[in-house]
This record gives sequence, C-alpha cells and structure tokens, in this order.
Amino acid sequence: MEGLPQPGRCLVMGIVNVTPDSFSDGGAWMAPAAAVAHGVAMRRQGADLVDVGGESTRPGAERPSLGEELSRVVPVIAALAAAGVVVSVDTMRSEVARQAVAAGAVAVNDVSGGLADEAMLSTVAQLGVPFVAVHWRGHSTHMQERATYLQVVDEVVTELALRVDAATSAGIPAEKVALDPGLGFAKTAEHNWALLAGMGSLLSLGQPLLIGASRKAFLGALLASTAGQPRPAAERDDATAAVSALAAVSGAWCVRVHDVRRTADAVQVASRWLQARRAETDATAPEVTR
Ligand code: PMM
Repeated sequence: MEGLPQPGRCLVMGIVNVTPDSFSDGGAWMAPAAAVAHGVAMRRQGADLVDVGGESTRPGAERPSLGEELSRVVPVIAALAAAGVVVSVDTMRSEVARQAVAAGAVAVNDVSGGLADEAMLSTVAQLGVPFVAVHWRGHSTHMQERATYLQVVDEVVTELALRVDAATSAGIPAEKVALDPGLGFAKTAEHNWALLAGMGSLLSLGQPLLIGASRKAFLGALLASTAGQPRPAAERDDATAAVSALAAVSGAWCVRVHDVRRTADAVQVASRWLQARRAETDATAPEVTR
C-alpha cells in the first residue's frame, strides 16, 4: 500500500481511542498528553502505524459533534506525527479526514467505508492518501438490528466490492484502497468467525485486507467463564494475539490492535512461519515448476 510502511510482513496498527466511551479503553487516553505518550509507546513496542480515533463505535454509542471530534484527534495526530509516528485517522467524517491529514495523518480509516459522509470518498481522493473501507450497515445505534445475512461471507464480499467501485469512481486509485470485513459491525459472533474463516474469499477481491478483532465481544464470549460471564475486554489480549497470528498467516495486510506488544510478537511468528513454508514449497517443487 503506497505511502505506508512495507516491512514485508503483516502490518501492526496500534489503536489510540481519544474517546470517553470506547468499549475496551474508553476514557484512558482522553487527555492529549496521555494519548500521545500511548502512541509513542506503541511504536516502541512494534506498531508500524497508530490509528487515532475520536468517535466510539461501540453498539449504541452517541456520536460526538464535529467540533468535539476535531478537538479530540487533531492535536494528538499533530504531536504523534511530529514525533515521527506514522498515523492514520479513524473517522467517518470528511472534514475530520481533511484536518487530520493536514496535521500529519497519512491514511484514512473509515468504519463506514465512505457511506456515512457522502463527501468522504472525493475528499480522500483529493488528499491522495490510502483509504481503509470497512464493511458497515449503519451507525452504532442501529447496527446490531442489521446483522442479518443468508450467506455472510458472500454478502460482505459483494458489499465490499461495491465500496471499491465507489472509491475508485470517486478518484481513489485501487492501489490505495484496503478492505476490512468490520468484525462486530452489524455482525454476531457467528458472523465474525465465518468471516475470519472466509478470509480467502475476502482476499479474492484483490485488495489488502485489514482485520480488527482486538478485544471484541466475540472473543469475550469465546472465553466466557463456566458461569457464562464474558471474559472482560482487558483480558482478551492473548486471544487477540492468536487471531493476529492466524490472520497474518492467512494473508492479512494489517491487524488493528489495542495491545501492540503481544500482536507484534504474534505477527513475527506468523511471518517466520510463512517464510519457512515458502522455503519448504520451493525445496519440494518439481524441477519444471521451479
Ligand atoms: N473497529 C473499531 C474501530 N475502528 N477500524 C477498522 N478498520 N476495523 C475495525 O474493526 C475497527 C475500526 C471498534 O472500536 P475499537 O477502536 O475500540 O477497536
């Protein structure tokens, strides 16, 4: 993906939520200095880039005003960029994307895939930065009632293909569009697992794939206590790292996580595993196909 790090393995994107109400770390990084220190620490732990967002997308969340979102993210992005951290902005608003890029962000991550703001795709085209289009069916207040699919993988593939068409029609080069199945966005746990297992179909769209499983409720449900209590969000990082390794070995371009250190290790394991697999395939390939 042009304009972003290319380390020859799956990228690790660290999450900085400058929000009072995100589901797993809401409020922890509301003070700009704390958010910046957290982003810098994540780079030290192995993040290739840091994703800064000012709007919580947890089910049922109220949207902040444009002014509130700008005042949360722009100073943090400017300070992180000044510290040499590669930054993307997590926003559904074109004006936030515009001001974030002016402050030093080098990519736009939109959980609505450009659907929430009709000016988003043309704005990103003008800005000339990479765009991550996430599969989305509506704002947080309504999304879980839209989690209805006959064939979730096929439908998400079809709907993401439409986002690629829309992005390229608006002038974003296809080489700058990454896709994301949007785990938890109008998805049940069953849908999320089907999409992870169906990564091959998502990859067949030919775009880089980002996977955002970090600390999400489907991992809490998987790891629930025998009494049926979901595992708390802050105790889902080992499971997140396991998903990161599996996603990386399955061909993901990037994984987006709260706990960078565990996932950076997991991605290194996956990368070495793939290297060994390639060497093994080369060594055993018949002469004609070498
Ligand atoms: N999930 C959240 C927010 N932004 N962006 C992408 N590309 N993919 C995701 O799955 C995603 C996202 C949910 O909230 P969080 O910031 O607390 O993980």
